[in-house]
Amino acid sequence: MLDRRHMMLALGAGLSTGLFPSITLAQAAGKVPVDAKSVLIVVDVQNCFVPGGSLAVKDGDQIVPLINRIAKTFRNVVLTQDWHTPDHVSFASQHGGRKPFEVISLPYGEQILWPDHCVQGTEGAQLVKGLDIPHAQLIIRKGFHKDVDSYSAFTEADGKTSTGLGGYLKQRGIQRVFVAGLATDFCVAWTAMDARKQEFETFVIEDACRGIDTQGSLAKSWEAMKAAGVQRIQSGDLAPA
Ligand code: VGL
Ligand code: ZN
Repeated sequence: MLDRRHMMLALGAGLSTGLFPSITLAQAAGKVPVDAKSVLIVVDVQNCFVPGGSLAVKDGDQIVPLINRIAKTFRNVVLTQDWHTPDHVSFASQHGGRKPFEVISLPYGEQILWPDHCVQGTEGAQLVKGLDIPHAQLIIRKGFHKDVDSYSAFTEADGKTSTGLGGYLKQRGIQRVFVAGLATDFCVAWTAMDARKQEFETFVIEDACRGIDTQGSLAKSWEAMKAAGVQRIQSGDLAPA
């Protein structure tokens, strides 16, 4: 929707002739406006997911300076932390004879088994040191129920247990969700798709994410995100309002 401020900008730029009655200046330039109703969700930028960590995502550390820069243009930022019990059901170590990246069937569906990672209170679960977003307003922890995984920051893998994030964002008047972080094909993708389910306008900032890519998961996740109406953008597409 065209708000008053954008209307004035558009008028000022001479876009008011009726040719472009309903686009903002940023959109006219192919940009995505970041406004007061936008939130940046920075997913799982934790020691376990960067090189040297137990579930390291290739080049996962390289997105940190970019995320720091992008975050400065958002007045609303939420961080997430994967936060598992030591005996979490998603750990291969809990299933005798199983190896990481094998798939098993659990009551809530298929579960990829992972190396032990992001155990509550450990160094590996800490946010990466270089992450510098002092104005972040909320850190949401997920995956803390021993028997249920949670890639999504909104809803656990049982498809029904809420983390509360959707209600929090709605009560704060947020309408647009931008997602960055680790990993593109798991926690970023599931968070973005759940944001769509809750009717947020949703963007994944591709160059501010890195993927795990096991068994074709990266390509599959982009397909699923597209089908869900998630918009795939680059950091250069963002325009602070
Ligand atoms: C993640 C696998 C297991 C993620 C978390 O942050 O994408 N992936 N736990
Ligand atoms: Zn996890």
